[in-house]
Amino acid sequence: MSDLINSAAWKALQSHYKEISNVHMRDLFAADSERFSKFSVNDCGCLLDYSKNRITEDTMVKLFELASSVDIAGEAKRMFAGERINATEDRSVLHTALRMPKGSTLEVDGEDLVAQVHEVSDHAATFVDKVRNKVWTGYTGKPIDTIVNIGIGGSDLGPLMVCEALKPWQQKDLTFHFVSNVDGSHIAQVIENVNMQSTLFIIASKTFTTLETLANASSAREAFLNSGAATKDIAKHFVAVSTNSEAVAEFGIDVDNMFRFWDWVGGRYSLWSSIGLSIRLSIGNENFDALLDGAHQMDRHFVETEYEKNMPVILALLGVWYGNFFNARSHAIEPYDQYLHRFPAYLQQLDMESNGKHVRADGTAVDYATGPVIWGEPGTNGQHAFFQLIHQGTDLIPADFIAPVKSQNQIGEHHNMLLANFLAQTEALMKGKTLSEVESELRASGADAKTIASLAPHKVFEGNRPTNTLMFDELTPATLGSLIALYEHKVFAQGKIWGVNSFDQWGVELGKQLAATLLQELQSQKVGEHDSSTAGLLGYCFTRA
Ligand code: G6Q
Repeated sequence: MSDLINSAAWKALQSHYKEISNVHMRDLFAADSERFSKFSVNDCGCLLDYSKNRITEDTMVKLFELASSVDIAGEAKRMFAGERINATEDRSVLHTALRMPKGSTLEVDGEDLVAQVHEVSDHAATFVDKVRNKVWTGYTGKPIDTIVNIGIGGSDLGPLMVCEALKPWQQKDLTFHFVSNVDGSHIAQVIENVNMQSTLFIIASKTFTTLETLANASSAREAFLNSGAATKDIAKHFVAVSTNSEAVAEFGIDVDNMFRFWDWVGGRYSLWSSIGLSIRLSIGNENFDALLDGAHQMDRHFVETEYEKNMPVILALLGVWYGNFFNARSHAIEPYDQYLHRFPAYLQQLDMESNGKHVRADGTAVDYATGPVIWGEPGTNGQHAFFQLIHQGTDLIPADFIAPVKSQNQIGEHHNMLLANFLAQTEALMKGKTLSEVESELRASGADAKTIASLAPHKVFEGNRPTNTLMFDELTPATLGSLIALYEHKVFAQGKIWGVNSFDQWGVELGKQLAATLLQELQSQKVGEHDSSTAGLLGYCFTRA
């Protein structure tokens, strides 16, 4: 049995779970009018209300003991100081250094990383100003009006999500496209619709070896040259964001037009680095700095605040409470803000790639559940689709509800309607509706006894379904920065509780290896050594091609 399962803190939670598993939140609220003030935190421009959870003060004490027992605070300090906590890749994990203000210092192995960060971000900022101010022009002298970011995974999801979230801040005369999928249809749709003379391609790849990105970049370069441009014109239309200058040069991009970063920035934690070049181009340098500052405020909150008021730690502990004690296997993310429509997809990678692990950092197998399935869609759309299952399905699905108090688009009563739904959902999930409430409602509507008996069971809501509510005044660059960093640190804290390395991703390698062999077989039309399913499917491709 693992140390975690054997720990006093874990055992205390196990026995506490038995006491609380049948307690209804409706009763907890009825018994304590101070629940909201007891179980909410307000910092970094965000309000976290976690009172609609299946917890008492005693539960939280026990959860905070768990946090202390695995020393989340100490582990966070080690990460922030640049210790090589990503042991399987022998790397530090320092996305937090990317948000440290100019003038501060962080010395790691004798080098001041903050100075390096700001040197690179000044390089990016100068380039961004030139493009946005129409000083940087294409090879025929036309200003750039279209930006195409080519990248995948961490080099796509973060920049795309942030550009979408901050659309109101986007420079109006620039159009943005994000190409990630190796499916040729993705790049084809973009190539068809852009004017090459005024398009800038950003090839975003930390390693500059990623199959999908290199294939899309090559096709973009080919289309550019086929449009009448010469090889020397590539320098005005292709820039790279990478740690691999040799591969960038080999691809044909001038290394003066390469924005570098470092191996201590993990892919899914890289939007704050040069990988965020498309974000800078969209919202401008000042707003990008505000995004960084929002994240930095959350970094400080995470390392400086006691567990009892620490938002990432609280979210992490509640996730463990449901995942490991209530056996909840998924966690929904419900942003009630259309601009955050890619936020659940972004968090899927952040959380599932970080904590979807079956061994601990020391290589031993876990004997408890680790990261849950993360999913979600913006409200209110989700209400008309899958919320049925969250309200009345057989699984317990904890959910985070996220909304701004003010909309970026005050049109009529839209935002009040949005907020009314937002608030109604968490209230309904918490309270539910009892059989007797349903029966009296039906009676009041004039239903007869037979109808009441047959309909009532379908209309009962158990309730007692947990939610966290996150609110902020407005979705601004700063609040978005804080929100993203909040989830980054939540994922870190959970990883520490489970003892996994949240910063590697070996689980994506096997498929890549097999794909390399299968690509050769598809090209040569020869079936190699495979199971009968894979061989049969290859054969099907050959006969239908
Ligand atoms: C993220 C992963 C992964 C990575 C992509 C793209 O943490 O490492 O999603 O970002 O595979 O990698 P490149 O940026 O090297 O092309």
